[in-house]
Amino acid sequence: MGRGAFIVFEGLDRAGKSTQVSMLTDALRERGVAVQKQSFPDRSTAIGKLIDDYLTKKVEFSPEAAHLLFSANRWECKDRLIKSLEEGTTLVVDRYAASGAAYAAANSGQTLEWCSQPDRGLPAPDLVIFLRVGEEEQQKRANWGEERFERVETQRKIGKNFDRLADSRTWFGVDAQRDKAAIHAEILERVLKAIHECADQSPLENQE
Ligand code: FDM
Ligand code: MG
Repeated sequence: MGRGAFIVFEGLDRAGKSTQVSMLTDALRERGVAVQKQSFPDRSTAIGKLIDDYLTKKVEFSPEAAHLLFSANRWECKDRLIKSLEEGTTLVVDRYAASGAAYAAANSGQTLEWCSQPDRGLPAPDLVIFLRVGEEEQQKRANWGEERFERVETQRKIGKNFDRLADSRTWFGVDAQRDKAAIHAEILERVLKAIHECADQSPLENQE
């Protein structure tokens, strides 16, 4: 049996990533696909707890230090992620390195290049599903504005950074302002294709 596919969801806050990650994971499981869900930041680890305190504004870090914690949180999960993929399990991941670079560049003023550096060498996603949502819609959604970075100006900068990071080979943009079921159906079709391609051949690549 071939390896699992590494599927990542990206997008601004309140784009509906968590909902779509759950819907996709359930649908794959129903089809008999071995699948695991993962979120970054993974707030359950020791580093993740620091990140949670930072996001809920209980502690302050310089933007660069915060970014290195987010990246460290991915590095501490690296071996487990690779093992799962090699065992044939597909991973559905809510945010990954692109969020790291896009948010850090907006927050710190460092270049995207600088902000991408700490994640170089981590496994790279086979497919990045990018959920697009407009400003007005974003602000209408539940709990908007509570956590750090949930401000219009910041989100605008982050959105531009995502556009610069998107590569046509692995990114799949989705209009996330439609009905949940329609969004899900479009994503599921694309993901099933990616799972087939990964099982057949392509070796896991590293983050550049
Ligand atoms: N975030 C997330 C970052 O700033 N860097 C990262 O590397 C990652 C993975 O953390 F504002 C930000 C993005 C968001 C916040 O993520 C928490 P969720 O998915 O909105 O809970
Ligand atoms: Mg959020």
